[in-house]
Amino acid sequence: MAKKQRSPEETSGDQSSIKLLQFALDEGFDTSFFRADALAPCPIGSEGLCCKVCSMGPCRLTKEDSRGICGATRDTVAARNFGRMVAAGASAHSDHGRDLAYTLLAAAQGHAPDYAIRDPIKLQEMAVTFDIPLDGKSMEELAAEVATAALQEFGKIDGTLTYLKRAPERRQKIWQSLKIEPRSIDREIVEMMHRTHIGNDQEAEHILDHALRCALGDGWGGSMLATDLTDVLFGTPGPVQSNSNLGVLKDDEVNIIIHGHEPTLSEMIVAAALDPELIEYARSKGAAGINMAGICCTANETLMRQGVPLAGNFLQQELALLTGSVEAMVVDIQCIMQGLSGLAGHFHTELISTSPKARIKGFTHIEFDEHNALNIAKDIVRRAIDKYPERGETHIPEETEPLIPGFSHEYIQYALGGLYRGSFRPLNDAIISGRIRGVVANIGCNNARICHDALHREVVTEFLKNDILVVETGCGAIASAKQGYMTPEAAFEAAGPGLREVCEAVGIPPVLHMGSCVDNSRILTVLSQMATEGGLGEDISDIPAVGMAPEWMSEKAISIATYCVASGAYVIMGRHNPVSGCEEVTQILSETWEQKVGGRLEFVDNCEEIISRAIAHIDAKRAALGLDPYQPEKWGQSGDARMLTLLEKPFFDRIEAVYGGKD
Ligand code: MSK
Repeated sequence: MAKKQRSPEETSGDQSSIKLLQFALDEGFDTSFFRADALAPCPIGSEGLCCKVCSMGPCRLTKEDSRGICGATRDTVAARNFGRMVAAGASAHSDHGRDLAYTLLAAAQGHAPDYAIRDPIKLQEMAVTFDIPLDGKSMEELAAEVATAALQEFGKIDGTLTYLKRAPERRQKIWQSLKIEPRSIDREIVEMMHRTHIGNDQEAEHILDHALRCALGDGWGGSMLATDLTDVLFGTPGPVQSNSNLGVLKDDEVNIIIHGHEPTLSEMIVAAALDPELIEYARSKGAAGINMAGICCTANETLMRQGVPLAGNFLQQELALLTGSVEAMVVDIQCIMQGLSGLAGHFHTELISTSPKARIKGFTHIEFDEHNALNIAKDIVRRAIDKYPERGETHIPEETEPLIPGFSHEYIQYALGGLYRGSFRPLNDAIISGRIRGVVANIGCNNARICHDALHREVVTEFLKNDILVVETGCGAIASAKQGYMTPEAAFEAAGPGLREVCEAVGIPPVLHMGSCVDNSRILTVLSQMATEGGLGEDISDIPAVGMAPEWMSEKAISIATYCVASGAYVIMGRHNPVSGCEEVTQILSETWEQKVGGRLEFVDNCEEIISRAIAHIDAKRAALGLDPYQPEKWGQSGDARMLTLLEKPFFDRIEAVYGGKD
């Protein structure tokens, strides 16, 4: 039986999306939200109990004692399904990282003239990690060696991943003792596919041990390399000013949306859009200029470095087209809905796919080649401009929210102490004193089966009130940007008294945008540096911190969750447990993994429960460290409150208040 169709207000927590959903309903346009209402999920597959790894099946293990034709039990099937999700997620992040290494290599060898080494310090840091001597080498020689070393991590023939040594020592020992150190990035993904082939690994816990190893190859391998290589090529992020939500689209300019995950082409499109010749060409077609905006993680990449505005997150990709104002949506890889092509036909929008790995029916394919990047980008921008005269009526919502993103771990360290004494000490001290109760990393997607952005909004609001610093990536970060939580001023309204004091002292927002999905590796780095800074234990598992993805939907989110658990974190995923049909596997992910690696993975359907479990975990970790219990009444009465009162007064009253009355 088809489910009831939700009203726009039940479908999204974001005002601009609600307006466009109403427009879609009025005009009869289909969207992922409506398809989710019409299409019930398969009850057996959604519990992890459908095995389709051979052609004797699919076997649907509907009863407690059901077995597949080969005799596979429910725990084996559920563990296999989970393991394959991890492998798929890890492959997506890692293959993204590999392409960046090839781009750096091509740039270093002079074959990709439009790219440069924008962060030589990061390049040198990578070289040091790989034990590559720096002496006497040109930047290009060093870049070629670093890119080659990075590429070797994908298929290295002996040893383990080089970046594992960036983890706290205690963590490295746990991995060694459990023999889950990834040997190479590709190998662990391939081995997961091999183990889960018919008739191979048939012990759930053993399969899931390998899931930990495979995911570590993502977090401390593919993703961490992707982040570093992107920083080397395009610059390590620092704060920039920008804007978010669909209101960033402009009625009088050519709107080009970049969507997907890789920065390689989108950076070039941003550069092309600034070309005076192309701006003049846009004017010749009646537009006032060229406006760039982003969706999903391509958006986060160009936002963090260039300040390109965020049009929206995953579930807003179709809604952007409904505005009727998008001349071109240019996509690369991952999280691109096929539903876009159905919608684009009703408007003048040209959908352009660019990756050799992702062709989509109904899209114009213009294959990207880093050797000729800027010319390809200029062609794409020109095509978009040519579409402008075809634009019809537009429905751009007015909602926008300003934000300050760009919180790489390097910048957080700098913000906390400048060049003079940049370190994580002030952050650790704020947690030790109780001004900051703990840290939540809120990451991950939107999911059309639940109210868009609503969980992100609710959990973040509660954490801020509870003096919990929130760091974010991916579509979760975009949700908070649209909620107005990513400006320093937001701390005054949304943060508890202790967190507000810290944000005010340092000048940071209470929610820090740390980048795209692969940039969750930045969060691993921050946690490692906090652990090694001292005062909060010796390992990531000691820190009062929780990871979560309340609206997750992608296999990448499962890989991220698994590598965070393997790194010692408690991770809560919202809504749907993909192995809910098997109690034993659900228990392995939580209890058994906690005994082994100190982190645990839970799937929690209820928002209040997500919040209370996270806070309970943070408080338990504080207690285990011997820190004072959380006492918000101790904070917020400091001199900053007096300054605020002063700033509210007119100038001459202020003078009087500070220096006394006129004499
Ligand atoms: S884009 S993986 S919907 S976060 Fe990275 Fe957003 Fe999830 Fe895609």
